[in-house]
Amino acid sequence: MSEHRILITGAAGGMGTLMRPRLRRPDRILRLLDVAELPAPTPDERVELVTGSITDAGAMAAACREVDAIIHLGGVSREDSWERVLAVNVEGTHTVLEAARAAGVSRVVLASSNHAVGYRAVGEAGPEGIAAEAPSRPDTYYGFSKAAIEALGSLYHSRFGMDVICVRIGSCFERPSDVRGLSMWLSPDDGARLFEACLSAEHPGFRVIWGVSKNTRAVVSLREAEELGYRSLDDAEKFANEVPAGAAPEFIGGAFLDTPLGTPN
Ligand code: 15L
Repeated sequence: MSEHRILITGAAGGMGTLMRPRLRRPDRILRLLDVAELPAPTPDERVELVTGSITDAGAMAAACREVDAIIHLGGVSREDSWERVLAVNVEGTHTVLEAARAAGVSRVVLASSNHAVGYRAVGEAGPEGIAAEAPSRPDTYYGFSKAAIEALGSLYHSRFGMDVICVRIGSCFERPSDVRGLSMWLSPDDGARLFEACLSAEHPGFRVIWGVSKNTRAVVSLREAEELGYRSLDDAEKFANEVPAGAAPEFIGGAFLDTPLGTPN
């Protein structure tokens, strides 16, 4: 059985924490990187814990050694100052891609976000939903940074032949918390299924895909993710009676559109 090492950046964050137990495999070592402290390994886990920042080129070079693929989740995960969004998300992703290239890591999965297209109207969705490669329409500096890293991933694919898959993640939490979540939810189990598809697809090249579950109220297309091998088994609709009543938002980005630009929230 050949062994693979996957580097996960931002492993102590919300999504990283949800993915850690779900991406466990007997033939896999998870190298978990974060600036924040990571929970100690359980006896049955094959993990390597690395304290380091995605903005530190030396730390990233070391973290990429003997790695087969990277799932890059690190960065600020909501609106923040222009300087911080640029430094952590844009420059940090550049540092990750550059370290991956230098170390010969041929596949990088980038956590993009629905906020890269947050100003797209829900109503513009055709029968298939809003396409995964719909041009960016960011709703915040944060959303801009996600659109920027998609473009950076495209550049690294074109220049260096790396496989780069950008996942426009909807809302990945244990359960949806509001009406918007009924359409944008990515169940944690589906999140793991999606990353597995990203890791195992043969020669994906550069792709942008949506990261949501097969929700009854979906407004985005799953076709591109399914072409990569993703099969969702979850639907937020089972929580429909548990979320507070309310109107579905007019735009993909929901409340992010009301966030003052550059204000940490
Ligand atoms: C995101 O991009 C954020 O990282 C996450 O915290 C949620 O706010 C999510 O989008 C969402 O839109 O629900």
